Amino acid sequence: MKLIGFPPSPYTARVMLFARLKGLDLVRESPPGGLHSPEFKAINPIGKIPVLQTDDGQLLPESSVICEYLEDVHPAVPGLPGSAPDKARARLIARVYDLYAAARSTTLMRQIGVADADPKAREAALAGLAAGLGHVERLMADAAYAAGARPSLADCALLPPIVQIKRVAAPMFGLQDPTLGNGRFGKWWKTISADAMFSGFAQEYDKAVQGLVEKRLAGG
Ligand SMILES: N[C@@H](CCC(=O)N[C@@H](CS)C(=O)NCC(=O)O)C(=O)O
Repeated sequence: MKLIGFPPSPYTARVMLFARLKGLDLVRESPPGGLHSPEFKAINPIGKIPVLQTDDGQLLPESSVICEYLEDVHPAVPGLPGSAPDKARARLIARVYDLYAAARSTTLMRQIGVADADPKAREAALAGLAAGLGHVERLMADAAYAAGARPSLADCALLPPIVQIKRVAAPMFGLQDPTLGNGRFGKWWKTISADAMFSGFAQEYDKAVQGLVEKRLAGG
């Protein structure tokens, strides 16, 4: 089993973190031939990373579906909460971030180092991202982790974009850092920072994002 993806991709990071949470040894490889190559198009005609290649050769795209697959195949260490309402909360947090915030963050990432970037697109992305994060925050449990007392898919879905926001959207584009203050994101970030596995992953992922930012600032 291996995951095809790139380290700065928040969706690749979601799956890598989820696997780590479950104690799975998941190997990551870059897309063969590059993201836009015919070789990778043959693997995923949608052209997006990550893709999980299972031991029996199945190719699975879509980060949340990959996580659910890992959960089904490796149930020993659960990556979803136990009760149906909490499971739904974990899945909703990931889904609502994906549907209502992720694309806004991508717009901002694409503006890094672009001298003539569209200011209206930037303002719309900032407003949309703030609204999307608000929708997510209202879904978060009043508990240590995003969907309850134990870490889950919800934390794995939120950590990469929040690290990315703390490195890019907040310092470079003026978005209010959602982890500052005493809201749910603020409390959650304290939990994440005190959790060795999550904070270790956050540091690794932040380095990958930093590398991408430097590349874009250098015109790459
Ligand atoms: N819904 C997908 C989104 C995947 C996605 O957007 N991946 C980005 C990298 S973070 C990508 O492959 N972009 C390449 C492109 O759009 O050309 C998931 O959850 O896996």
